[in-house]
Amino acid sequence: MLSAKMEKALNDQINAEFYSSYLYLAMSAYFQSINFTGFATWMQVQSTEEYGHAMKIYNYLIEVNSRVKLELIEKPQESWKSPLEAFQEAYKHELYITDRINKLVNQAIAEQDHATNIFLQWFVKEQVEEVSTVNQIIEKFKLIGENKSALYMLDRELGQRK
Ligand code: OFO
Repeated sequence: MLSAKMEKALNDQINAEFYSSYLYLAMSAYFQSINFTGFATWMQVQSTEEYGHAMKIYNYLIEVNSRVKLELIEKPQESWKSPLEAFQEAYKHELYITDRINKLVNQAIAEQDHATNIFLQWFVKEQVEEVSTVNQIIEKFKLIGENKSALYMLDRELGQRK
C-alpha cells in the first residue's frame, strides 16, 4: 500500500504520460497535414510508447493495491511553425517529464518507499534514452538546415521506426 501522497503523485504521472501520448499524436497529425509521413509515423510510435508508460504506472498502482484515478487530459497544441520546432517542443517536454520523474524518485526516497523507488528506476533510464533520441534528431535538423532533399531523407529515415 502506498502513502496517499505517493498514490496521488503516481496518478498525476499517469495523467502526464497520457498527455505525452496525446501531444505526440497531435504532432503526428500535424506532420501528416504537411505531408511529412515519416515524421508522422515516428510520432505515432512515440505516442504509443507514452500510452505504455501510463499503463505501466496504472498496473503498478493496481499491483500495490492502490487506487487508479484518471483525470482530464489537457488539450495539446495543434500545429507548429516547422518540423524542427515540433521536435524542439518534444525535447522540452521530455526534459519536463524527466524533472517530474526525478521528483517522484526524491519523494519515494523521502518516504523510504523502496518498492516505488525501484519501480521508478525504469523511468529514470527511459528518460535518459528519450531525451538523447530527440536531441540526436534535432542535431540532424541543424545539419540539414535549408536543404529540402536532406529533410525528405530524414523524413524517410524516421519513418522506419517500428
Ligand atoms: Fe513517458 O517518456 Fe516521454 O514523455
